[in-house]
Amino acid sequence: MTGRKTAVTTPYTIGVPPFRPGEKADFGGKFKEQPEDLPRPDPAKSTAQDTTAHASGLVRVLTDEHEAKGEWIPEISTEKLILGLEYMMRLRIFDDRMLKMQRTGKLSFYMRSFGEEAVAIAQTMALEDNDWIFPSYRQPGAQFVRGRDMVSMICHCIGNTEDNVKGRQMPVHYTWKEGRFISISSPVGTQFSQAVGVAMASAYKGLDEACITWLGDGTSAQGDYHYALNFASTFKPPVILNVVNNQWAISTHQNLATGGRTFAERGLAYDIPSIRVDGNDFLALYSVTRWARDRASAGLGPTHIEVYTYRAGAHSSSDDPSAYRPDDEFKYWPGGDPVERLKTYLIKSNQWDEKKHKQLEQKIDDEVMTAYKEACEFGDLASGPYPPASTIFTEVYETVPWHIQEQREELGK
Ligand SMILES: Cc1ncc(C[n+]2csc(CCOP(=O)(O)OP(=O)(O)O)c2C)c(N)n1
Ligand SMILES: [Mg+2]
Repeated sequence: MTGRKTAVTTPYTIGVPPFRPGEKADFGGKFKEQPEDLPRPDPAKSTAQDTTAHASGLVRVLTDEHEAKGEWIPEISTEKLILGLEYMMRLRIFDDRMLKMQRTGKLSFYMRSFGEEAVAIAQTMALEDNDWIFPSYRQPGAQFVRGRDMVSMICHCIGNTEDNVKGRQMPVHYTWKEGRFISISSPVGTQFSQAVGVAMASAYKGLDEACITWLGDGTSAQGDYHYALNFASTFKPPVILNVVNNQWAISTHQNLATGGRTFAERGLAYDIPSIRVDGNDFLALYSVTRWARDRASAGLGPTHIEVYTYRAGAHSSSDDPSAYRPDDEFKYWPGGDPVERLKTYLIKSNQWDEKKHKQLEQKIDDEVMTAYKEACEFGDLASGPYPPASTIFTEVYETVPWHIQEQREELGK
């Protein structure tokens, strides 16, 4: 995809988007990589060298015919797969409702996970409950897996009296201590080194706890990404470092961020086992993440994963992708739709059916609507009530610095 045109006239080839508005997107139909291409190395012994082919290839489990094939088929029960499907459906329906709220002035801002629902959900399901989650704004779905109540999530997005972070964060920048879901950072990428640090602390304490973290293709240009990989490479803590390559960083295409090699291959230079996985294939994602978790338990330390997916929606409620890519580009993505793919696999293998699917969809729709109405009872964006202004000064510093104290007195709170 690189080199078709250059952004600037230089002796070098600089990556630009493959398709622009008005052009027909054509990714060549299907992925050329197939589920049986890559072996599954023993997680208790694997080294970076064992993953050379995995870093440039693509781990898949689901075939184009929606069957599961190859060494990466995970050990996962039907019940767990159906639960995964339910979480993905809930996230999509929840996101749509929240975006409607934003469009009708009931939220100031919103970001969907549309097209990437499998990422946080399959990967969190592959972990242990005591593992720590260091997300970006594109992984709120992990909270469903950990059991967070939707009312509480909506109250946060509104910033009303039940917002657990009392209006201190932008909508979608969730924090949820009970679920070990660490506060989302607006300056992108900071979570990577934090995850490595906490994983180092767990290792020093001798706890079998791992950390998982994600950042985007664009964010991998931040120094934080390299600091984290450097420390992970040196101290070998139990951490799973994911680069979610969803093709876009707002309007900047990933071609401009890679320099030609895959994102996964960068991990090999740090001597960290690195795998590129189809991010819309629930089974492959679950399997690769479980493999990484097993490495962590075996004391082998970090794993670096490139999650290869597509951001089907706008970057955020403030973005209009029709200005920089064909409107229907996502329909041609070879990875398809993660929800449809898991659903079709389950139906084809007689674990699920259309009738159950419709009933589940209706049930979730009703749950989201009920949660939305309940959340609004604690205050709406236009008229409140909101958390009291005095909360600006509480719960941040154990000992309040003099200048904050002065500001508080000035405000009379
Ligand atoms: C340090 C920093 N620089 C710039 C921004 C503005 N910004 C927010 S999201 C974003 C794009 C990130 O793209 P990517 O990492 O690919 O993640 P995606 O949105 O695709 O999930 C940018 C530039 C920011 N929040 N923080
Ligand atoms: Mg991106």
